[in-house]
Amino acid sequence: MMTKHLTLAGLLAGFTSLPAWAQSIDPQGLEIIGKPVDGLMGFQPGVTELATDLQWLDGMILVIISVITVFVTALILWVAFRYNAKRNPTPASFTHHTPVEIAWTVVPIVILVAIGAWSLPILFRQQEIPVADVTIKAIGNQWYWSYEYVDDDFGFDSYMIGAPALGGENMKTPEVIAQLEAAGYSESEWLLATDTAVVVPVNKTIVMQVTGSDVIHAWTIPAFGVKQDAVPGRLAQLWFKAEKEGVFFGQCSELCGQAHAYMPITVKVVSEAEYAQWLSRAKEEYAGIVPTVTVASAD
Ligand SMILES: [Cu+2]
Repeated sequence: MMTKHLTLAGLLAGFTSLPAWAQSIDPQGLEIIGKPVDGLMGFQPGVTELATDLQWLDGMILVIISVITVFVTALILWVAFRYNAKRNPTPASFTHHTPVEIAWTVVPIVILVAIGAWSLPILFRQQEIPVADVTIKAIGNQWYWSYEYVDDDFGFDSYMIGAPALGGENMKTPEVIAQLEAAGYSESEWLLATDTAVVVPVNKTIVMQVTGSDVIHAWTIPAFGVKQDAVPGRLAQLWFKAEKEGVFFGQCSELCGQAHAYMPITVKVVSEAEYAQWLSRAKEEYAGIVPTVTVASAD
């Protein structure tokens, strides 16, 4: 029932071009921060503690593995040079060397324990879900995302601008470019921008409940340092606290069928005042669209 309503809302949105109100938080006024950039390498700018932590961890481990790789390569080169048959015609015949064996057992243990000591707290910080300021449910569908603002009893669908459900053909046609521009995006946000976006307040703890309605999808925003599989029948959680206002993009990250590449994720992080404004309009616009929440009342 809910899915039907949500899908209908999405289709209606398609027929009536783009829902103008949904773009009331003008992305032109919001900096687009979280997206891939041509020619750049590495992570997108991290705007949550989780993202900066895991990017730091990645850099730290990169240093360790670089040192080990250089050391092992140098060792191999040295042995090949110094102990080849020409330079060392009578090889040593011993087979055991206790101090060396202790060293190559203990040193890797120390390295692994050190890596674990740094990485496990970061992993736990992601997995220990704090008390939410805003709880949102993200549902992966073939091939779009649905969102329910569970504290406020409304929800909506989120389609890629130019997706077939919106009358597009997954092609960057002039019509699609016009739709992108009407929604405040530019041509380069094609494949990333959605008709409706997840809107969240800055510096607040957002808990995202992630699930799937048909097959496994995955919800992610790289700049937040979060990624979670959306498994049908299971409700997983992730959390983030974005420290910067802006527009952030992610994409479904679990191969989920034919149009997997065309179900992006757009999150707008806005000021608390703008969020309150958006929330009251959204409640009005989407009132009654999520019957699952009201069904739960048991008296
Ligand atoms: Cu997918």
